[in-house]
Amino acid sequence: MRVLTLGGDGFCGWPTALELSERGHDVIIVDNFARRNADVELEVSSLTPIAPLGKRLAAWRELTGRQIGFRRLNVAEDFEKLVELLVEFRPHAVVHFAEQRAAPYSMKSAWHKRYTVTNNLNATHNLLAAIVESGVDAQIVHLGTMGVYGYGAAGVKIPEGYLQVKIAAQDGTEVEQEILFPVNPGSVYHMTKTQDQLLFAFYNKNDEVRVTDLHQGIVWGTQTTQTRRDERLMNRFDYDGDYGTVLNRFLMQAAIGYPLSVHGTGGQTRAFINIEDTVRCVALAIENPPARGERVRIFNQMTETHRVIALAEIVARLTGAKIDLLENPRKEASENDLYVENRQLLDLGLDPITLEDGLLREVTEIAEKYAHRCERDKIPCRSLWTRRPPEAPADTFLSRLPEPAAVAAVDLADAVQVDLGDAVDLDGEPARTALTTHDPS
Ligand code: USQ
Repeated sequence: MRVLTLGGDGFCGWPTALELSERGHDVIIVDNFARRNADVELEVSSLTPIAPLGKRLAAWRELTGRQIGFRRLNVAEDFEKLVELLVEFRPHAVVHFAEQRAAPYSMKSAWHKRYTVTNNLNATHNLLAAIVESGVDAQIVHLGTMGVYGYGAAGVKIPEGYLQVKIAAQDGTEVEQEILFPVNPGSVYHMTKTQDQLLFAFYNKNDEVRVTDLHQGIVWGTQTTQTRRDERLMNRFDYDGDYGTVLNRFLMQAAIGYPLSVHGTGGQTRAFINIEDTVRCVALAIENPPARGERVRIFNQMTETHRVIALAEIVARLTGAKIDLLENPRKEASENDLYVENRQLLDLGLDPITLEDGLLREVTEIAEKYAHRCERDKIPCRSLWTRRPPEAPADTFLSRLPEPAAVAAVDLADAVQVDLGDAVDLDGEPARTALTTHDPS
């Protein structure tokens, strides 16, 4: 099959592109390097040293004789180029990873909220409109999230996307309907994925676009069979407060002797999946496409659920790390149960890698090996979901000025706005500009 992989340079996209190429599919990666640019903005880099994309692709060709193509374009903006590419390549499938994927990043400031919404919704809508415009009957496989459901369903096992409901009709009878499971996003990022669902439902109904939406849990692990083959193919590993996900963060923290950063009591239960299973699930979805006219297919792409505190305890037991219970920077339930239906991918042949199987390997192969690359000051989660109440003054830019006398000496007429680009974030405020004093010399 010909497969276009949007966002194919990212954490899930890169190993997926390799898995698909290995399976004999003809792959083109589309990327605008938004993920690498976010690292520049946040002044952080992957714990693992990752090669530039050109080097990655050359290494893959050298090692396997297989060619993966690349087009640099912004799916959220370059609509015409996307249509041209679809017409030229005529893919059987488009894997859509081209979205801003970090919840804390999406909550950092108004700028980050707006960027996440603009980027994610336009990317998804452009892809759908481009498929219709091009006339190419490509199925879409989209990386959604378990977070569309929220994480507490009052003891109900969360079904794969749809819910049967009975509604009282006007004439007193009961009408049965199937609806999308009610959404309950916990961040602006998660909200964009709930909106994606509506875009898919509409284009599926109106234009019969074939879509599989993978509602994925939190990914842990780094390497896959393919990325392990050569240092130049290595996958990224994020540990920072914005892009690092919980279990990978704990592994890295343990490796450098940093207390495991549990938010609140750690009673939050979440769904998890290993990166190797992620790429297999995407391949299974591509190789088992929905029929034309079939409603959007939704798979819950997760293999196990755990409480955050239980994960911390496992990592502590394996490594001797200490656990730190921190004030939660997010607005989320302090405790929840989570039961999830995931039969469809298991029925297609997924044989899950469990935490028990793979965790120790991850500690030694990645976290310990690259611990020296970690910058400790990038570990804390500084993105706050809500503003602090007035009685608890925020740690703002002004509160960090050296001392009151120095503040008084600042003549605001002499203050100039300097563009800090994206590099500095002042406690969740837009990080674009900051006041500085004019130096008369
Ligand atoms: N948490 C900690 N300590 C940390 C980091 C996180 O206790 O150092 C807690 C959070 O408060 C939260 C839970 O761990 O309760 C999960 O946080 P996370 O950062 O690992 O995951 P999340 O923000 O939910 O997002 C990640 C991916 C996202 C994906 C989602 C799947 O970044 O792309 O969609 O997992 S899910 O969580 O199932 O919605």
